[in-house]
Amino acid sequence: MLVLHYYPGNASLLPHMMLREIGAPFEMRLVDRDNNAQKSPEYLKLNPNGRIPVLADGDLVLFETVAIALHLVDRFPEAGLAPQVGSRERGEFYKWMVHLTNTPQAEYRAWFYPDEHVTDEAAIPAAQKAAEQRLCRMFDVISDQLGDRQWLLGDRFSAADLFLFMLIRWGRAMPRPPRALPNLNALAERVLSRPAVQEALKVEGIQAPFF
Ligand SMILES: N[C@@H](CCC(=O)N[C@@H](CS)C(=O)NCC(=O)O)C(=O)O
Repeated sequence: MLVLHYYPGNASLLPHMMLREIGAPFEMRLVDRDNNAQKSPEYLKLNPNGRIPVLADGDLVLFETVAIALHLVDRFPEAGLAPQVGSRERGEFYKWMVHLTNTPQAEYRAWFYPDEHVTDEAAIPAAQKAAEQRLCRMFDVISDQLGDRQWLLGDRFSAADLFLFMLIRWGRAMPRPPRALPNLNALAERVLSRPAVQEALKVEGIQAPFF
C-alpha cells in the first residue's frame, strides 16, 4: 500500500497530483503542521529532516519530493508521467526535475523561511527580498526555455509540468508572481484543467486563486 504523508499545498502536492494521474490506490495521512507534527518523534522516524512529504511504499519509506516523484514514474510506467528510459526526452525530463528541485524549490525555502538564513533578525526582510529577486530571475529563465511550447518537454506532458505548476502556485503572493509571465501562466492553466489536478486540489481543500 502507498501512503502519502502530506499537508495541504505543501511539496506533497506534487506526489499527490501524480498519484491522482496514475489512478492507483493510495492512502493520505495529514501531517499536523499546525501542531508541528513534522518534528514529532514518530514523523522523524520517517523523515529525520522533519519535512513534508514522505511516501511509504510498503516498507520502503522515501523522503525528498523528487525522489518520490521519480520512484512513482518508475513504479507506474504505464501512467506515462515520464518519457522512456534512455531516450533523449528522458534526459530532458531529468534535467527539469533536478533543476526545479535544487534551484527554485530550494530558493523558496529562503523565501518562506528567511529566518533560517540569517543570524540577525533585522536581516530577515533583506534576506527574503534577495530570495524573491533570485526566484524572479529563475522563473524568467524557465519561462524563456518553455517559450510558447505546451509543456516543458514540448508536446509531451510529464511530471515535470506538475512540479512547475506547484512552484508557480507557491509564488502567488510574490510582488511579481510567476503567473505574471505569460508562458508560465499558460502552462499553469493547462495543468489546472487536468481532472487529476482538480481532484487533488479539491481533496486538499485548496481554493482559488490557485496560482
Ligand atoms: N527538499 C525537501 C524540502 C521539503 C520541505 O521543505 N517541505 C516543507 C513544506 S513544503 C516543510 O516540511 N516545512 C516544514 C518545516 O520545515 O518544518 C523535499 O523536497 O522534500
